[in-house]
Amino acid sequence: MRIGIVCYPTFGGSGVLATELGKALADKGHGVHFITYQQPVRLNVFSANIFYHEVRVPTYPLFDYPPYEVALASMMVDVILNHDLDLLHVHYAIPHASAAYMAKQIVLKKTGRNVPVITTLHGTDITLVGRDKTYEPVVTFSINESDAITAVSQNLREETFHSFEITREIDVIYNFVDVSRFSKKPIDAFKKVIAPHSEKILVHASNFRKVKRIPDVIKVFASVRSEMPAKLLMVGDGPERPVAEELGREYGVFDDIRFVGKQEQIEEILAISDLFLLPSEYESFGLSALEAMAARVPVISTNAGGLKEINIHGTTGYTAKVGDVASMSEFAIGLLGNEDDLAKMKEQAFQQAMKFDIQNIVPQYEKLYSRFCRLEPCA
Ligand code: GMT
Repeated sequence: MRIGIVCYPTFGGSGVLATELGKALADKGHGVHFITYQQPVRLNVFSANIFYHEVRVPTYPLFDYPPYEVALASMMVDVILNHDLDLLHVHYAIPHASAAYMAKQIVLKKTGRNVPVITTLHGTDITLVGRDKTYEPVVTFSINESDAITAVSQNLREETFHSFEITREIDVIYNFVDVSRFSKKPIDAFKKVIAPHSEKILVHASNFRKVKRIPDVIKVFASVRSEMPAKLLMVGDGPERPVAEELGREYGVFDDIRFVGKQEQIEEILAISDLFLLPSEYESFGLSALEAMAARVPVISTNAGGLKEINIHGTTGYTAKVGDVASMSEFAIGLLGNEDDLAKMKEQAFQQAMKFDIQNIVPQYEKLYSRFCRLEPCA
């Protein structure tokens, strides 16, 4: 098949998932055309089956807000027509689903071809931004006009029905992880740099937005640090970083925290880590937690949204109510202080990640595509 994939090219989970999906489909012989404004961060491989189409938004003195959606829809039309796409798969509803609707109508009018559009809902497009009155009518319309809709967890499916007037079925296709990529041996020299005295290593990875509750990460770490030697790796960057730094100083643990910035090789970091912290206000899924589990790192998270579908309390880590720093700290201290429990939970986390392995999930997308087109690989 020839598949157009539209996503945000940044470190956000939806872009990562879309890119990994595209790479996996290309490996299976499908022609994959990424349509976005920048090379996706995880699109770091060369493949004869992968194509990249950059959306440029020319500026003009009249435009206080350059119309990205119009440029995107026009590029979609161009790629559908010139590369004979079989379908468009857009990730994150805003503005990708409405741009796809527009492109579909243009192609229909021009050629009589009805190009199927699949919309995958990822999280804040539904639970935060999409719900806002500013966007809601367009989001509802374009979701309903999609030929198929998928959500990355049961919780997100329910949230979507709860918040929007959706007139069609939503399939749940869980996010996935390439377990083989995350099954890395720790690099001893790297571990020595981070934890020279074999301190326990905790890690958090995100875009440091409010929804991630970055202060709770620091508070949990400070509790752990008061009980045992430990280090915290903060992967990523974003608006809450100054808050994290300030709180680290306030709690006297700043010297044990390393802000390592946005990292493409997250698997090297996870390989030396003992515990992943994700105290988010909400996660539709929590892809970073799944990647941690694939690297045999148990997770302490909240039980918000889809997190409890991924992180099984008492098995792959622990979950607590949003803001319950005391429980999260207690769980972390208890687990890190018991080598046998830690080893057992690391293995259980890995077994859970296997259920979400790329090999099990990508065929579910192919099956969905086959509802609309013949599934023959083609490049
Ligand atoms: O919140 C983020 O980190 C970014 C956001 C995105 O769309 O890029 O993530 C959402 O999609 C991810 C991939 O499906 C999920 O793993 C995240 O849980 C989800 N974030 C939220 O729901 C807050």
